[in-house]
Amino acid sequence: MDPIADRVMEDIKSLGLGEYAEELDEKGYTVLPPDIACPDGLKDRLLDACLAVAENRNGKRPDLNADQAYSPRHADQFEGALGAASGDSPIGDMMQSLVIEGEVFEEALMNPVLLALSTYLTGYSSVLLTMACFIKGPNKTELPLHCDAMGPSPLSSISTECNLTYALTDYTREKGCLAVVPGSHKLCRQPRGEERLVAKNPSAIAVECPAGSLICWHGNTWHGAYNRRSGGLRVSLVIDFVRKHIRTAEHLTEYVPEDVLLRNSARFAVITHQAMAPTVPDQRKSEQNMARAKRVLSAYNQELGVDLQKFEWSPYA
Ligand SMILES: O=C(O)CCC(=O)C(=O)O
Ligand SMILES: [Fe+2]
Repeated sequence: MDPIADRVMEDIKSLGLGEYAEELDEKGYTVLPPDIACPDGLKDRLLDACLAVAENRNGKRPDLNADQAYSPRHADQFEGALGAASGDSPIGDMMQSLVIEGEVFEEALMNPVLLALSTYLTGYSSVLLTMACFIKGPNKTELPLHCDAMGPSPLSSISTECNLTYALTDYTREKGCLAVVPGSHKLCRQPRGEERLVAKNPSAIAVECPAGSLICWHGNTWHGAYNRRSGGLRVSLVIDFVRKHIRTAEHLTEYVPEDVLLRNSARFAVITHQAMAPTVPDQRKSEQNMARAKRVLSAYNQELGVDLQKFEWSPYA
């Protein structure tokens, strides 16, 4: 008997997500359509916010209809990466730490359907690995297949990481959409050699879906991206959760403003690293961090009505 599993199944059922959870079990990925994933015009508001952050960070608002490679100042680090010719990039620009860039990003993170699926995969105590916007223009190089779960093989069959990606522009093969290998999460290992090549792996398929869809996958699922043959830009917002013992790509503990924490739930505080208290050489700071972590965890337990620490054995805790 696992009361935490019952709890997440209630969340899944009450939101009408049963079939999507089944697909996650079977294929290792699922796609929520825009009407479920992006109510109240969330897609347009997120896309606009991502373009505004790009303008703010790079000095120029990206032109969604531009026909050349997208390569602002911060994207040049990825040029030539992963086998690309110089001047070409399989990644485009990647802008991270977006959760403190405005309320719409908080809304995207705390979207109940997104949280239900992330909880199904990585549990109620999982935290944000990163919230990142990818902006990609036409390119020649595919992003090779890989899984996001980290560590040596065999990987845990229980997901230690999960990826929830809002497609903010249409995803088609021509437009450089995500590629996945259905069922590959069951292999519990990274692809090797030619298995990694999207174009050469006969099991890889294109995840085609309209803008506003939310694509969700298990940390072990092999995925990559097709190169973008058509013009214009592809914009996506990637939200990655990891289990709380895994090192995150972003460090948010001291960086989430108080007013942002005040307007959000205890779960938001947990997700954004407020319950993490790594010991630091400054003893006073360590004590402050520990006190904050205790406070946040206790508020979260109260909010959930469950003492999560009593159920650490559950894959859903
Ligand atoms: O560019 C893509 O579609 C894939 C990005 C990716 O590998 C990820 O979000 O983990
Ligand atoms: Fe990935």
